[in-house]
Amino acid sequence: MRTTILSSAALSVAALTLTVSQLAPASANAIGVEDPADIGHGVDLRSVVVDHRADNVVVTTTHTNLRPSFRTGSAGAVYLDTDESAAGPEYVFVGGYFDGTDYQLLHTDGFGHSLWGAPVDGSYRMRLDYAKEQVRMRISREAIGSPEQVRVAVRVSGTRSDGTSTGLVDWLGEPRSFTEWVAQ
Ligand SMILES: [Ca+2]
Ligand SMILES: [Ca+2]
Repeated sequence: MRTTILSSAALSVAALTLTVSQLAPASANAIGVEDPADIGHGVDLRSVVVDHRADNVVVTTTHTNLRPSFRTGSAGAVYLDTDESAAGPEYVFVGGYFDGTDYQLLHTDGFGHSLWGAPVDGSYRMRLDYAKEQVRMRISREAIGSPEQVRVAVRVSGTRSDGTSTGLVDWLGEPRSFTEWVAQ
C-alpha cells in the first residue's frame, strides 16, 4: 500500500483549482480544466490542473472514484506539448493508477502507443492519492527541454469488473485536444 502524505503544495493546488477555473487568464502560469462525469468508472476524469513552476511542471488529475485495486485497470497518459513549431506532443507521461503499478516519462512523436519512444533521462515522479482521488505528476522542466510554455492532452482508461474495457476511455475534453498554453 502506497502512502501519500499530503503536502501544503497539494492543498494549495486544490485551492488553486477553484481560483483558476473561475478566472483562467490567458497568461496564467497555472490552469484548471474540468471534465464531466461521463464514463461510469472510477477513473472518470473530472479535472486537470497544470502548474508551470520555476523548476517543475506539476500536473494534477482528479477522478470520480480512484481506487487501489488492480481490477480497476485504471491508467492514464498525459501528453505534453512543449514546442509550438512542431505539431503534436513531444512527451508523454504514462502510468497505472492502481496500487503497485509503475510510471514512465517517454519521448513521443504524436498520439498513440506506436509513436511512443525512448524514456526521458531526467527527474520526474508520480504520486497516487486515493483519499483525494488524485494523481499528481511532477516533471522537472529541465527533463523536457526547459520549455517557455506547455499544454497537455489527457487520456485515462479503465477495466470493468468483468474484465472488458470497451469504451472505458476518457479524454480531457475532445479526444487528442490540448489545454491552453501555460507559460512559466
Ligand atoms: Ca470525465
Ligand atoms: Ca509540439
